[in-house]
Amino acid sequence: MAVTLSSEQVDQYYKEGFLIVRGALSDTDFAPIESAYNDLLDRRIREWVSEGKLNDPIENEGFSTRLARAAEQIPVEDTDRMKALTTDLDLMITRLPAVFEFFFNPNLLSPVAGIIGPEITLSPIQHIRPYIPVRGDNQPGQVPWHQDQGVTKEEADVSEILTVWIPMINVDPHSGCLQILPGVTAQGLLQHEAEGGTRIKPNLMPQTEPYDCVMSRGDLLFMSAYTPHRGQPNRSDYVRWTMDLRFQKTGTPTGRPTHPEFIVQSRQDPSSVQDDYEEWCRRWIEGREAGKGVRHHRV
Ligand SMILES: O=C(O)CCC(=O)C(=O)O
Ligand SMILES: [Fe+2]
Repeated sequence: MAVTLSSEQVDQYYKEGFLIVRGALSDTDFAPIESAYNDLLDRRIREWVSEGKLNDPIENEGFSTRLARAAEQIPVEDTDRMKALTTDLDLMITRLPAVFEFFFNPNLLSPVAGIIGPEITLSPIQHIRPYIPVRGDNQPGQVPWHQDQGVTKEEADVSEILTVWIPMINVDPHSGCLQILPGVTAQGLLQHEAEGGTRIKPNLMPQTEPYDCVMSRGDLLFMSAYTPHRGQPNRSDYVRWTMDLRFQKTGTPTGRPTHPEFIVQSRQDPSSVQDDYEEWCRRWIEGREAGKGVRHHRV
């Protein structure tokens, strides 16, 4: 049964700028994505072994560990190879049918409708990010303190954008759970800087105690676009696989004009739903081409 939000949950979301929706998804919801990524990793790892870039195909490892065991075979100082292991794994590059289908999953959209209403567009700011276990000080791909409104263009300032952060494994401070600042959305958009990968200017960071979003697989983190948050290093021995999506009322600007948005639900015009997988692929290929050299963030 899909979760619907209570009025207390909606109130908490607006008051604190975040809400953890417990147990919205089950293993069944993740299984097709996991299986598709397993196949893709299997192909890639075998290729790397045949090219001599890895020694061992570590066939007995599953979704949460195989990429971690692969990374361990690469010397820490070989940053190019380490980067190559994960760079092409984001969802707009892998374009897996299972991921596209997930966007329409009622177990996801039912709680989203509790904030956005029934006319729902999926923003093109959508990612799957594997944080491989950190070695040394540098967590590749680690995201610094920012507000998601800061990674859109100004035209999105009329929109209410809901970020849904979805851990595909259990997360806690040890495995790099998301850290947020609760209750500061009324301050609006803080000034960001490009250094360090679009972050809030350190001297403007609100002096609020950060909250560690400890979550189980199946929970959803709902965040306002004005809630400061960051990723933390993954000090566990498994891969911190997460997906993050953004939803907004259909017709409002996403602030990513060159990348494709999709109507994923409509009560007033069900035929407007854009559930054509081939179109998603085609518009991402075109959008990535059109977006080359374009600065997608406002700073
Ligand atoms: O997963 C992370 O560490 C960062 C994610 C993020 O910034 C987001 O989902 O908006
Ligand atoms: Fe973010």
